[in-house]
Amino acid sequence: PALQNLIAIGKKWKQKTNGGLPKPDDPNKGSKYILCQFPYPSGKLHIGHLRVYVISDSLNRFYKQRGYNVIHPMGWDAFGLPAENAAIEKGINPAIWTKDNISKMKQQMENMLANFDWDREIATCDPEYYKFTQWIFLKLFENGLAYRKEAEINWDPIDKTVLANEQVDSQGRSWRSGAIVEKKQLKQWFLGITKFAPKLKRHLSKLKDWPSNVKQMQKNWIGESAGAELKFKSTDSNFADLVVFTTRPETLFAVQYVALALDHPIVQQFSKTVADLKEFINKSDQLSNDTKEGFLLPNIKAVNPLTKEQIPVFTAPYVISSYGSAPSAVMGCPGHDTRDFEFWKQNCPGKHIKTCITPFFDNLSELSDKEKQKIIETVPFTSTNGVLSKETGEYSGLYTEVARNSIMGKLQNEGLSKNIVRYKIRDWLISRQRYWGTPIPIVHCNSCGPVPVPESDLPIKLPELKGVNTKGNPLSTIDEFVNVACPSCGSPAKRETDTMDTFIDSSWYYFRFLDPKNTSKPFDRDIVSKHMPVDIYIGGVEHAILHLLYSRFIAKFLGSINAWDDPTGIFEPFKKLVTQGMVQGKTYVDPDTGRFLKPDELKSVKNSTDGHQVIIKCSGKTPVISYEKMSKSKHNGADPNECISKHGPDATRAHILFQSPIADALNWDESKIVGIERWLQKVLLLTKNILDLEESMAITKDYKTPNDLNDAELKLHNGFQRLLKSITESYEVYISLNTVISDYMKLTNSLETALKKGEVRSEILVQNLQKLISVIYPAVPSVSEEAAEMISSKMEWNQYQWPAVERITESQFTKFQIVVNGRVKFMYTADKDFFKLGKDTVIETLIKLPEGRKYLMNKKIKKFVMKNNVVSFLF
Ligand code: ANZ
Ligand code: ZN
Repeated sequence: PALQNLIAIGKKWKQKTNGGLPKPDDPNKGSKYILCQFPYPSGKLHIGHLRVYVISDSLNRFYKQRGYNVIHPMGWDAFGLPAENAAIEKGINPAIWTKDNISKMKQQMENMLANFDWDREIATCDPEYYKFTQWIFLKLFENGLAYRKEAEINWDPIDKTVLANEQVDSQGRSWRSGAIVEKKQLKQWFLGITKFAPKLKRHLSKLKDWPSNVKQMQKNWIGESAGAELKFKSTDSNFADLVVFTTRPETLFAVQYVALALDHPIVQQFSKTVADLKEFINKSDQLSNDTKEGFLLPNIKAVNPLTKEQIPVFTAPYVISSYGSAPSAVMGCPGHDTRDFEFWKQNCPGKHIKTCITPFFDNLSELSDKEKQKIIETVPFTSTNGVLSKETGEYSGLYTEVARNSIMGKLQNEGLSKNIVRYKIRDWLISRQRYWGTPIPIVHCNSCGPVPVPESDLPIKLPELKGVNTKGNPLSTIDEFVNVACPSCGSPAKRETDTMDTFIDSSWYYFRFLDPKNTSKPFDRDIVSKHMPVDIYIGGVEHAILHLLYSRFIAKFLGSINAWDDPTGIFEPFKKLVTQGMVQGKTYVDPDTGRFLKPDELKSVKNSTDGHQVIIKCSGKTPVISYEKMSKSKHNGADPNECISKHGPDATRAHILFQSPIADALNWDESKIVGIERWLQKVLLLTKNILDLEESMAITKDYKTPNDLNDAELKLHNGFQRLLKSITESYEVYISLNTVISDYMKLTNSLETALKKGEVRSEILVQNLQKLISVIYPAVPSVSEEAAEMISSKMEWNQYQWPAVERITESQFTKFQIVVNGRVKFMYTADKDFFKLGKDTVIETLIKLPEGRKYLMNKKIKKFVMKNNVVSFLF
């Protein structure tokens, strides 16, 4: 038969997908909130998007088939720089540019048969949405969690805006533009995420269904450490005490210096009189925290609070400045800390290195002091697995932890130590000097200071951008926007012209999806409390810190002001997190020049082993092939829209799922899609052939698997049940969708084999065919619909109902041994209850068999026994 056209089938069933799926038939099943990270409307669905949406749509359809009321929304993270840049470059209104892109992308989502709840659609640039982003800001402000402060900040010279710390990578580059950020002193708006740091850290352990690598990254970013603030008195009474933070007070015996951050007030004081110091600070500002430069402060010593020893004081860029809370200082312990060790080697070369902790159970204790010193000069002993050494007097021989507590207790009594927990995370800088974002609802008044805009005046709408302005903050040039009356005293005042970081827009969108049309509140408390948290959240691992951390913060904040309720009390927004790996493109490199090759520089040729091989057109050489992150410069991008139009939506979807486990990178190789296409064709053909078997065959809606299955039927039935169980668990428990596709193929093959052998009754073939067609629906909906249409034309059944996994059926039949005078003569297969028929019937049945006639006929039975599947005759 002619191949079915998978593209046409996809188009045919697209309509149905957009119209939504049949309502679940079980109102008691409850709801499932399945969410994928919403995209920035760039206008083009890329392959990474496609992967997320295929995963989330398959889960969406699966849970619908299971009878759940599934919430599966889609919207647009629509504020951001590309729209603004398009406006600057082409003079297009960013709102129109964005709308245009949204409709294009929606089209592409429909082409891939993604079934979203379009009645919940939102766009964060819509005033009806950002009105409530502003409302959330006002609530934060009211609660002292939004404030303006002058601080040293990260400035992105390409995007011409400041950035939050989370948006600068470990190499000091902007997450968006890739530019090396500069440090600047500016007055900016911050959100008090650090107030939530203890909870953000503690609740990570409750997120049982999150990947552990994501939790670890958040944990590191939050950076909780329990330690002590120790007071080092200064020998110069003109200066305040030096307060250091340490997690290792027991190392005090080996402390050799104190180092202050460059912005420490004492350093600032010194820099007024010490000329070299000023120079050092200016120079060091450009250096990273990894450098181990130092500057010795003259005429000042610090007094060790425990040993009372006087030690030198340095300032050094490796001491991370505190962004304004307590001034930063460390006690330097070269013998037990790697950073301090490197600092000491560089700034005091050749000088003795002290130690006060001896490792357990090693031969160090048998070494002479000289030998020990030799070892310590090459590598510091940083572990806490040890005891205090003999130079530490009363502490000598104590375990580090014991010594630590005892030292802290002693110093605490003297007012020189305080237990504290510190966090590395800093408050979230949210001001952006850009146009296309949510305006911050604040008015600056000369007499009242920053005044919040009254709730009733929301939204503060973005004014139209007049003309092209590339310099400075666009909003500050629009006088009608800037000049307003102070909401508090009425005198002339100026509106805040910074807009908010777009990560605020996306930190609460999952709430809005649950109540998207609410005009009086961001969302209704009861509705949201009923459906939150999101059951399954799917997205890229690149947001492990940024978006996920911000969302957890805002969800907890909204919980703290009673905007929603969570009976578990943790107010976490995402119950299960699925992070999908990157999609990588096949990359060809010229072995001679190392240049990335374009597709038109390559050609495919037949090779000796009957396969195909790619060579470089001009040289005939074989290129070096690897898989790498898709990018323009590597010519390795794949266009998902093209794939869908060439192979149809179902083949594309199944191909994406089949290629690799969700969390792994996916190496995009379109040539492998033929295997999937073959399988889909087989499904359709098999459906046709089974239905052709017996025109009159009709099985009723509540057809039950019969009890009297023969061996072939049993094999088919049991094989199906095993695979159905595996598929159900793969969706429900493991979210392992590549194995789902291979299980589909196994189901299809076993049905095909059963059909060919001809030993299975046709109603049993049909029954299993129905199961196959139902369970492939989540991944390949249009082929499933097409096959279902064929089946439904002959009989009534519910294709959207997920088949229940039946128990593996045992055989009704047993093999019996027929033994004559002690020897096995033949085997007989009969109903398990054969013996229950009684002695006479059993003998009569056996004698009638061909073998019975041969071995049993016309003999005088001396003894007869039937027991344990053995029938024994003695003649
Ligand atoms: C003395 C000491 C001795 C330290 C020793 C460690 C080992 P974690 O655990 O990562 O939180 N420190 C404190 N404030 C700092 C700052 N502003 N910039 C750079 N380093 C700073 O790190 C805590 C340790 O980091 C503290 O404990 C301090 O060094 C250093 F054998 O104090 B420690
Ligand atoms: Zn005022």
